[in-house]
Amino acid sequence: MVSRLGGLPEAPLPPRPPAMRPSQTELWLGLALTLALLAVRWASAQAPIYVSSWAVRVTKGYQEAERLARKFGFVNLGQIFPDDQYFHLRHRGVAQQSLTPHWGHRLRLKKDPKVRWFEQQTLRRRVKRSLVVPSDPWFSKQWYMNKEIQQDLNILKAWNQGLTGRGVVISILDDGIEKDHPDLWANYDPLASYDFNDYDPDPQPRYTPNDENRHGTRCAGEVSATANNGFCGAGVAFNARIGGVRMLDGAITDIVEAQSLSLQPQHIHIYSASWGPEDDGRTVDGPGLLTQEAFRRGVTKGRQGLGTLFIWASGNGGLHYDNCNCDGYTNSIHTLSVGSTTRQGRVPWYSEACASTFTTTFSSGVVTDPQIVTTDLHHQCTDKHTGTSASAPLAAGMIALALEANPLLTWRDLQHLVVRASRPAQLQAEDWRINGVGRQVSHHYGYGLLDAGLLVDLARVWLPTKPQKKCAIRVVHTPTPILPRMLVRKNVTACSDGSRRRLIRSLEHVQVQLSLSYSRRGDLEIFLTSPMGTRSTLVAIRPLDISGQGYNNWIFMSTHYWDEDPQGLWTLGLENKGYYFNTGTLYYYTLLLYGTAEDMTARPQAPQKVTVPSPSWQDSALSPASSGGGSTATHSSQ
Ligand SMILES: *[C@@H]1O[C@H](CO)[C@@H](O)[C@H](O)[C@H]1NC(C)=O
Ligand SMILES: [Ca+2]
Ligand SMILES: [Ca+2]
Ligand SMILES: [Ca+2]
Ligand SMILES: [Ca+2]
Repeated sequence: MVSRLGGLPEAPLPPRPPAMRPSQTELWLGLALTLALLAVRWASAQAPIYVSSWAVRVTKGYQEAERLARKFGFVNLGQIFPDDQYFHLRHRGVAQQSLTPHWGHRLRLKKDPKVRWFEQQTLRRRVKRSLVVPSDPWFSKQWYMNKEIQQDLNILKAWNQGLTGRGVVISILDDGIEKDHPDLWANYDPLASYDFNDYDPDPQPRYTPNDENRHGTRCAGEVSATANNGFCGAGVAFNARIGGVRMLDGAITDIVEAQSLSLQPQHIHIYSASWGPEDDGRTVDGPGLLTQEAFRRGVTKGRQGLGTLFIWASGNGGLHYDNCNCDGYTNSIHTLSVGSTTRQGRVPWYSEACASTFTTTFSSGVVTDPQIVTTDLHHQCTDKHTGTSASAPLAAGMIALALEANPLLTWRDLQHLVVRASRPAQLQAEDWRINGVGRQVSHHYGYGLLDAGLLVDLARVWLPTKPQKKCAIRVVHTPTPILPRMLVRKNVTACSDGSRRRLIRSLEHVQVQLSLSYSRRGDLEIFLTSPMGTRSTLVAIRPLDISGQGYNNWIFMSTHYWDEDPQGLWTLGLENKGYYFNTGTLYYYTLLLYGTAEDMTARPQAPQKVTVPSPSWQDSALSPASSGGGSTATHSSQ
C-alpha cells in the first residue's frame, strides 16, 4: 500500500520521531515501549503497525536506490512514481508486522547522505466502502430500499456517500404526527410543526377507535424514522429533522391550507403533502386564491429565495378513472407530483395517470404485493402503508438527500434533477413514449422510477438553472363550436421579449388554460402535441364525470416537453370519446410556456437508462458542489 501522497514533503525532512541511538538503555526502552504499545493496542487498536517496507527518496534515482538496497540488505522493489525519486525497499530480515519501527534501519537510513527522506510503512486502517446497512430490525422488510430487488430506489448508494438528510427540515402536512414515537422523537422538530385544526403548536394526532388519524405519522416515518436504534425500520433521510402539520382533521378551508403551506418557510425546506380534492373521478378542483398565493410565496421567497419544495402525491382515484390533471394541487407547476408503482413494476389499481406527474416511487399493489414499512400510531411499526400517499414521502426523503448534497439547489433545479434522475427501469406501461429530447416519459410514471444515487450525483455537480421565463400565447379568444374531433394549431414563433432574443430555448412546464362548455365533461379527451412531435394527454376520458359545467378557466399542465425547443407548431386536440351527441363551445384557449433561455440539451446529458450500479459500492469521485451562485436565480410566477 502506498502511503498518503498528499503528506509527502518536498524538502528533506528529519525522520520523525528523532532517531534514537540504540544503546542498551534504549533497547530496554524499546522493549518497554513495545509492551506499552501492546497495551495501547489492546485498548484502542489505534497504534501503528510497522511492516517491512520503506519508502525512500533519494537524490540520484535508481542507481542510488540499488546502492542502498545492497548496502543495507533491502530488496529494491522499484520506483513508486515514474519519476525516479521515490523507491520501495523491503527488508526480508524484518518482521512482517511490528508494533515498533526498526530502529537500526531508521538510524542507518538517516545517516546516509544520499537519502533525502524515508518512512517505514505502517498498516493503514482502511475500510472498504462496503454497504453500511441500518441495523433496524425491520430494515430487511424495506424491500424498496434494501437492495432486495435489483432496481429499487437506490437509496443505499446515497447513504453510502454519507448522505442521510442531515441539516434538512421536512414537514408532513397531514392529520398530525405522533411526535413521541420511539422512531420519530429524536428527529422531531417542533419548529416544523403546528396544529391548524386546533390552532396550537402541538400536532399530536387525535386518537380514535379506528386510528383514522395515523396517516401523517406513517408518512413521517418513511422520511425520517431513526436508523440503528433497534426499532422498526429506517427513514429515507434518517438524519433529517421532521415535523408535522395537523390540518386534515377538521374543517379545511383555503386559510388552513394556505397557512399550512406557508408555515416557517425559512426553516422548513420540504413540505410533503398527500391530499387534494376528492378522487371520485368527477371533480375538477384546485387551490383557492390564498393557497395559490402560498405556493407563489413559497417558491419565490421560501428557503431564502431558493424556493420551497412542495412534494405532492398524484392521487388515489385510479378505481374511479380519475385524472390528476383535474387536481389543481398536483397539477401546479410549484408542486413536484409523485406517482406510484408496485414491487413488480406495475401500475397500481389506485394510480391516476396524467401529464403533470414528474416521477415515481414504490408503493403497494394488489393484496399479495408487499407494502411500505413505517412508523404507526401508538408507538407501533407497520408494514402496511399504501397508496400514492406512501410514494410522495419517499420522494421527499430522496430530495432531502439531494439537498444535503447541494443545499443551493432552487425549486426548479430540483425539478430538472428529478427529470434526469428518474428512469423507466422495469416500470410497465402501455404509454411509454420518447419525447423530443430523447427521454422516455409516461402518464402513469412521469419520467420513471426516482433513483436516489443518481439524484445526489447529479445534484452535486448541477449548474444553476437560468431564470424562469414565461410566454403566454393566446390562441383562441372567440367562442368556437367543439367538433367531434378538433385540432387547434398554433405556430409559435414570437416567444421573445421584443428584441430578437428568444425568451425560451428549453421548455420546462407547459400549460393549457381554457374555458369551454360541454354536454358531458368526462367524455372529452384533450391532448397537446409539441413541435417536436411529443403528444401528451391533458385529460383522458373520465366515465364518472357527467358534469355539464365544462372547464372554467382551468389550467392543464404537462411535464412531457421538458427541455424541448418550443418553436414551431403546437396542436391542441379535442375529441369526443363518449356519447355521440355531445356538443360544446371552446371560449378561449391560451398556451403557457415556461422555460429558460439556455439550451439545456447542450449540457452534458445524464444517461436516463443507467445500468444498475455495480455491487462494489465504490463510488466514483465526483467533485463537490461546483455551483456557487445558485441563490440568485429569479423566478417569475404562475
Ligand atoms: C412557422 O412560422 C415560421 C415563420 O413565419 C415559418 O418559417 C415556419 O415555416 C412556420 N412553421 C409551420 C409549421 O407552419
Ligand atoms: Ca394540538
Ligand atoms: Ca428505527
Ligand atoms: Ca385525483
Ligand atoms: Ca405539480
